[in-house]
Amino acid sequence: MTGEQFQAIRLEVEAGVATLTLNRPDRLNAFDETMHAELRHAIGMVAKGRAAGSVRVLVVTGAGRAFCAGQDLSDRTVLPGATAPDLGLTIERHYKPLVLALRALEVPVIAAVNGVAAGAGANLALACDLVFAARSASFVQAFCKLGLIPDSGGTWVLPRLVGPARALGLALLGDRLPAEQAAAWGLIWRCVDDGELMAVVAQAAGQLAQGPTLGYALTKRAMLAGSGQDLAAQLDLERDLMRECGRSDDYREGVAAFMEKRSPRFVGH
Ligand code: T3D
Repeated sequence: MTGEQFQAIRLEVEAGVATLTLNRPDRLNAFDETMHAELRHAIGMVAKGRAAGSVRVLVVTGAGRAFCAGQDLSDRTVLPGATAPDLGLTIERHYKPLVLALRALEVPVIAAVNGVAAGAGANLALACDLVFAARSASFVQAFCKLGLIPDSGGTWVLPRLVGPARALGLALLGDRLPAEQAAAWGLIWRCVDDGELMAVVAQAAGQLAQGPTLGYALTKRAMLAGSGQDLAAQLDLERDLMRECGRSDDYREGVAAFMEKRSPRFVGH
């Protein structure tokens, strides 16, 4: 998996942790067609790695001073009189599959937000399961500056994470939200000092890579399903997923380790 050659991203795997780096630093890691295609391929590789047992967590980060500045706008100029581009196509072809693929990955996905995350770049981070951000990083729902609406799930995730008042404030004003404020509002998991970001993320990723991967995958699935169904249906889902967990080697090991007063050795299934 690590031998794969990419142009706009990098993908490395070590000790069960796949690290996907958005790698167009001169454009603040904005998405272009190549990056979209490579991301799709890389996430597919991570899913295969999970099935083979070689990947148990994914970390997404950015090269250089930014996390991601959203869609690359350099080819989006619309000349007077020209036909308007169908932006719905980019959503359908790229952003929707990207967000759904990240959400569906059966491993925990960590965003290590090393710098500014704007537009679809901000919402890419928020599509990850755990968001750690450097203190100097910020989140910008930049869409309103272009006359657009938040995409990549922004209109879904923002009100759920921070409530409608703050979600609308972020979307309509497009101000930079500093990482510290984002953590205080519950938009992200943690804000850490810049120099510590990757070490803190590595620690969390290492912990998750040694954890009960199947249990994590089913936890993700249950949490996501919860926003679309009533309590009784959610309790039924918990019953079914709990049944699946109960048959896992990791459950057996977790209970044995507890009873023997030792650390568990989870195998991920
Ligand atoms: O189009 C569709 O298909 C629909 C889908 C849309 C999804 C979206 O993501 S829409 C939102 C697109 N993104 C933005 O609107 C953000 C644009 N960028 C910014 O607002 C700012 O650059 C930042 C807030 C991200 C960072 O500001 P700052 O001051 O730190 O950096 P800067 O000086 O603005 O940018 C540095 C360079 O990166 C600069 O190039 P230069 O002058 O050094 O040659 C700038 O043009 C370039 N850059 C930044 N963002 C983009 C970009 N180039 C192309 N596309 C970008 N999105």
